[in-house]
Amino acid sequence: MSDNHLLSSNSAPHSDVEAIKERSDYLRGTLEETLQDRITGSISEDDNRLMKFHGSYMQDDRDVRNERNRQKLEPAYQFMVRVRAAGGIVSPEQWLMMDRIAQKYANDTIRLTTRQSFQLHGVIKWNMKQVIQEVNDELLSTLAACGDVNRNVMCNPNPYLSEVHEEVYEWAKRVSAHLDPHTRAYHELWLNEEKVASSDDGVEQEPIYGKVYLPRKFKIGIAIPPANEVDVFSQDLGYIAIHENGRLLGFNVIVGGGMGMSHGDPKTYPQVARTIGFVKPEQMVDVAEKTVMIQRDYGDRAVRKHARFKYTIDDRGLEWFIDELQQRLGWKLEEARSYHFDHNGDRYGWVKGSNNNWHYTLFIQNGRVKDDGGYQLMTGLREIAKIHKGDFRLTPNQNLIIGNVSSQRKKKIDQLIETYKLTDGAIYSALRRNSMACVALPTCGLAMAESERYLPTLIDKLDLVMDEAGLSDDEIVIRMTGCPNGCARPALAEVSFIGKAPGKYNMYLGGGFAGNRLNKLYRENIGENEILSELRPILLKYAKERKDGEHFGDFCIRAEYVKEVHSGLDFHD
Ligand code: SRM
Ligand code: SF4
Repeated sequence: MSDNHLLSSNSAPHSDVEAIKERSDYLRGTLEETLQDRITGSISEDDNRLMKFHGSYMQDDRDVRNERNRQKLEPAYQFMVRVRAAGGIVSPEQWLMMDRIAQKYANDTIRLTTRQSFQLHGVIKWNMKQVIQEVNDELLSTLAACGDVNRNVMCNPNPYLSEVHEEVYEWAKRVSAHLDPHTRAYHELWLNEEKVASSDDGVEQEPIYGKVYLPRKFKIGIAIPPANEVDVFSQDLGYIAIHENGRLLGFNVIVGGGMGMSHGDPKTYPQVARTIGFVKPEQMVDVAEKTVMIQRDYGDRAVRKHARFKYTIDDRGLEWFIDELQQRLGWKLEEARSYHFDHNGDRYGWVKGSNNNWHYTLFIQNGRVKDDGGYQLMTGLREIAKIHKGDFRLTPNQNLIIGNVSSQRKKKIDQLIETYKLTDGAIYSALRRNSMACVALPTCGLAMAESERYLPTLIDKLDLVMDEAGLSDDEIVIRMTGCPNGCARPALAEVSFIGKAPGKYNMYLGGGFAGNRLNKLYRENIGENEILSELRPILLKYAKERKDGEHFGDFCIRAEYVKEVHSGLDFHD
């Protein structure tokens, strides 16, 4: 299909980002010159758009923004660098590399993200090339960690089902590699590869994406029931592994999920992905390729807020999509198989996998790995990485699995966990262990309220209420984001808070415990005192009146605090 066809598939004038992509010569733009410009620590808006495809965002430290402005200084520009690894699995050497560059070039912390990637914050422009080279030297990449392409492919880190997991993980890597951009711009710009002849000569092509890439970001996740840590219903394209007696049979395919919305704009909403059928393992890459191409051709290139795949599906209908997909595939999907999810949170501590190796899941508050006074988390993990022979698995809930530990080495790892008191995390309350907050302030330019820096304090206070209600051991999925973009997938939590303004949040109730149902707005624009006074009676009533095994989200619906949401189209009703 020609690039012209792609451009003409939406009749409305395309957004300015489309023009930036089109004239960028496959993501080159003027990035090379910009990075060499020593006059400013910033880059132009056009180059910043392209920089995202290379895995980085320009940010400024918002804590000092006003003061610098007062002093007539330019904002404290810095870059966030996102490093992806399909399924979030890295080697101890790769962990040590991240640790080293976090200390040398970033803000001395490593951020584990909600999509099983790493983020570094606070890298300055002059160090960007060095950072990206060091990441690539250890065989990780920042390419396509952000931008209008397929992002990090998530994969259930389930250590209980090692053989099925291994197989599914191989498919995650395969689909991820298949959807990588082909442009050599990344290699030229960061890795000193010689410039290839101009793409206009037809030497370089993007067979899947075309010249203007996708209308918007695209996300794929693979879950292995009964665990739904990847929040598969939030993905643009989700695969649910169907397995029997330790054997992978294939995947149910679900499409059109997404979390982002804008306050006050009911045309934007979070949505859950819907099932379209079942495919064999060897068919899943083809399905991903064709789905991405359909979104490339039919996604909205005029209005970026409306450009996610969920809107393409909702506007045109699921039947239209299935027809289009099957036509492009040249074969039909089978009927979806049955499965059951029972949670979307992580399970902590040691478990023995079916391969006889051990896996230790460590709670990392909001994914931030750092040394903090007596809690030497970053140092402890560094020491573990030095002796560890297995892998590290970033979980979709911002936690970390020290994976594939042999019985002989388990004792040594245990000693280090003990020495550095890393299990301080594990004694946290059940509520905290089921919590997640996005980065928000001070680095996120879109944050309207605190999130990562505030949720821990709110949980301290909510834990008192949980104790009072006798719920301290009860698992309730709680999430917070600093704005409605939904980076911690708040719309799928049993209770969530979405930032509206400094210190003010919208509160949502009624999400499914297994990440299978959206929640609904309960109170708008409330501060901490109201949050506590609103939640207290609900938690007390839940403790008293819940049915056997009833989860908090389900109770909130039965007790009529909120209506059940079946589809994102009802989210604002
Ligand atoms: Fe996100 C934008 C952080 C997962 C939906 N997200 C951002 C930016 C880059 C802000 C910006 O555009 O300037 C944030 C950088 C903050 C910082 O300082 O680091 C940011 N998103 C994150 C991370 C780091 C949150 C975290 O606490 O872990 C996650 C990185 C994932 C990764 O490794 O790839 C992250 N973002 C998500 C998720 C969850 C997911 O993918 O499972 C979502 C909701 C799912 C979805 O996409 O529907 C998400 N982020 C967004 C959106 C809204 C997109 C939309 O549909 O409208 C934006 C804003 C945008 O794209 O314009 C955004
Ligand atoms: Fe930033 Fe909003 Fe994402 Fe939080 S949800 S990281 S505030 S864009």
